[in-house]
Amino acid sequence: MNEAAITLDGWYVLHDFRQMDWTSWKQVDPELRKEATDEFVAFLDELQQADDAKTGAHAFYTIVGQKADFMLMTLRPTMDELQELEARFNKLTIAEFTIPAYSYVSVVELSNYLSADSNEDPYQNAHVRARLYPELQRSQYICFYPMDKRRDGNDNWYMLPMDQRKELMRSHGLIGRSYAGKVKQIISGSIGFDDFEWGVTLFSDDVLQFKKLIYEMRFDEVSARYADFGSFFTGTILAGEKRETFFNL
Ligand code: 76R
Repeated sequence: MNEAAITLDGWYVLHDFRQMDWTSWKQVDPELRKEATDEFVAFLDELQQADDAKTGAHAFYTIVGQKADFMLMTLRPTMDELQELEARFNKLTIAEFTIPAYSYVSVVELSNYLSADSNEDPYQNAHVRARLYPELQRSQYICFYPMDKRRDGNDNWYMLPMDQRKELMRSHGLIGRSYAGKVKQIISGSIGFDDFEWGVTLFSDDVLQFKKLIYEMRFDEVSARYADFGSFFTGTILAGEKRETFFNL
């Protein structure tokens, strides 16, 4: 019997990580550098309009460490809109001075492991909608990583009966809930879209809470036995005038 979890799917998500080619950027005439920065900030302002209208969302963060210099995360109702935004970014002058570092394509996902049976249409439920089409708080810190559920010998998540997965997810959810108010998480599904099965995006004003939450989950069976992880990216917010000063020399 097919016991696939039933998912609710929300906005499509693109995480776009770039490195700055600082050497070339430094060689650019200061006036042109300012124009290119202004053009990019205008693009970010336009993205903000979609956040304000709740027709999409975006997040713009520097990445600490050598994996990337910044990450632009965009969420939209269709994959086509994400593709258009990506293409528009690539045509901005500043993009000529960026080097692609990593990207991740997914769709915000809620599964039915812990949902109560109900006849109501979940897509009309306000709580469900707030999670499928999330408003992104301007938290100080972000953490992103892709992950899989393991399919290895006796540790095969996809061979477990639904009841057992539900039980395991209950314990996972309890740990997660103990971080309510401290960490906001967006789980986005990427089976068929990208190299791992999910993207995990965490937001917090206290960067240490990422480590505490992820560490605690490592001891929980769902993660200890069944999770495999990709690269981790951690960053700090670029908001207000930091969107410009980050590019100043
Ligand atoms: O949707 C819900 O809130 C119900 C409970 C829940 C589900 C179904 C939940 C709660 N998660 C669910 C699904 Mn989660 N989550 C992760 C990671 O680093 C690790 O070890 C794992 C990465 C974190 C940090 C995290 C946080 N979760 C999932 C799934 C899909 C599983 C599937 O379908 O097989 C993955 C891959 C995943 C991974 N989870 C929570 C959190 C937090 C903080 C919560 C509590 C949310 C809340 O109640 O507000």
